[in-house]
Amino acid sequence: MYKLYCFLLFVALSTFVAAQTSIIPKPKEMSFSNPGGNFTLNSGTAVIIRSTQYQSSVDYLNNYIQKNFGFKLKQERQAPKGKGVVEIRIKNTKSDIAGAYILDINKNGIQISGDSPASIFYAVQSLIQLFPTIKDASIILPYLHIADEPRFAYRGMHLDVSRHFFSVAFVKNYIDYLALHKLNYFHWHLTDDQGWRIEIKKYPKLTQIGGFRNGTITGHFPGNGNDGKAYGGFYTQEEIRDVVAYAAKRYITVIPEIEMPGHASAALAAYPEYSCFPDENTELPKGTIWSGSQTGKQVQQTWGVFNDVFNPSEETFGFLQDVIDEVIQLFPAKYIHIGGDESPKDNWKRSEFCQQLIKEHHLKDEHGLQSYFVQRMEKYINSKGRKIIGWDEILEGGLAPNATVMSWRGEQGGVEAAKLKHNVIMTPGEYVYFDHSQNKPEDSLTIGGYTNIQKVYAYEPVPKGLNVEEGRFILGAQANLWTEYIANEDKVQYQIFPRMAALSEVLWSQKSNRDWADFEFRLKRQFARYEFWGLNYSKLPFSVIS
Ligand code: TNX
Repeated sequence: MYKLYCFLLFVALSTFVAAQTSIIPKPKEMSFSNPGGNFTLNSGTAVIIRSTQYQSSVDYLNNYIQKNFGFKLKQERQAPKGKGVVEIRIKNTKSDIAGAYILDINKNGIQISGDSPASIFYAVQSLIQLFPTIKDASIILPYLHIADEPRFAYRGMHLDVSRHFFSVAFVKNYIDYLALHKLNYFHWHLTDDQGWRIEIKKYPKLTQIGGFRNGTITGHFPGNGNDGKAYGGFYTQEEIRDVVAYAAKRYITVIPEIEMPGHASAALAAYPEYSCFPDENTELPKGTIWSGSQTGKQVQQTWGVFNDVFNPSEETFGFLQDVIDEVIQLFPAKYIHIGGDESPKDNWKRSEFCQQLIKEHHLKDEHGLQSYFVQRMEKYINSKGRKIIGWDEILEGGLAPNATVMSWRGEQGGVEAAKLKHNVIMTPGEYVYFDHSQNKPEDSLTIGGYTNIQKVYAYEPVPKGLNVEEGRFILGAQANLWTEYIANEDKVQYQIFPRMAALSEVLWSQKSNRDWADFEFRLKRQFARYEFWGLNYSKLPFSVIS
């Protein structure tokens, strides 16, 4: 009887500990040398740091504890005698990719060490996943040892704020979601046909005119802005600086995207002189009509790909370089994303000037002209000490010498670029487009197809067609959130959770640690966290499986 009791207690305890230690993304190694032993974190616990470098991680931890459990750790420089402490220090570890950390919980308290301040932040993220998901509950932590490190250097999420606009407060929340999943790049899609969202002081009309769409067309999708009311918004430079600083405290780099030469309708509505045909009205998608009389160029109100793109003139390059100058001042990232996707060549074909340019520069065709366009911008951006990223269309007509390619139309673009010894960020639509539906039947209007969480989880960023050396050019991957059909914050959360949990494991965890059944078990705990954090998420995966 006693044996049975002990056995049941052991099973109950291990299940409890297994659930409590269900960390996502899964750490490289985790062990329990003293099962049953635990350490209680409370207001008497001091946190010891010997460098201000980790202050933002300590602040993050303290804010989390304060918000959810109502107390704060006292910060000290020396360990007080006889009491458990949280001790944080930098230790050299041998990992190729920055972010490795060690987290120990034992009778002395919690010891965190890592190879960089970012490592400490990741250790804090793992630690808070061990906390209860009940407000004001005691924080009782099992003794354990975690040795962890990321698999990929680039772990990204993208957000399109052009098709629908999201407030600074929400963008910060979004950055927090990345932080909770140990992601480290936020790709901010700031310009597109339906709205220019970044203040550029030299060209105020970009946001005054390009930042808003007016509701005057009928007969198409019910996107915001075609209900007769203006729709839009933009971020001031001050707000952008604030967001970038907020992200930096979470070890997240913000990469801005300024679209060119296509997806430029909003910019051209503000400054038609940079179009090949400044006097032509904005073209409307098939099946739409203006309810009033159309004059000039308009910010697009519906979704799609439009022919009115930037004219590759000296004036346009001057304008875009001015824009880039201001962008560089706001974003310290080494990368500036210059788009390059879905730029129809129709207007360049019709334009005498473009045809002349093709001859003058001995270009093969309009694709050659796009390559010329991108290479000129790259040269300029490189001269400022930054690098460009472009969507995989920048491969067409010849890749710019130092460009990093984002492979979105499948993996082929990435494979091709890696073989050419260019860095690659994988973002293939069929695996990591979170604007796709994750349920069948779809629970709301989505675009692009069906990409459930199992598919995301099964994604392998290094394609089979590459050898080891070529594989090193794959910096990592990113999920994209295009917002044509995502008009509010609730739906953003719904579309990204829990697929973001699967993405984090694809990008952070060791390949040998990837196991769907194990992930599914841990995901239940992640759902409890999502509930605790007040996030909207799709609950379907379990019903899909069972
Ligand atoms: C293609 S992905 C686009 C976006 C759309 C998206 C919809 C890419 C580089 N371009 O402009 O929003 O499809 O899924």
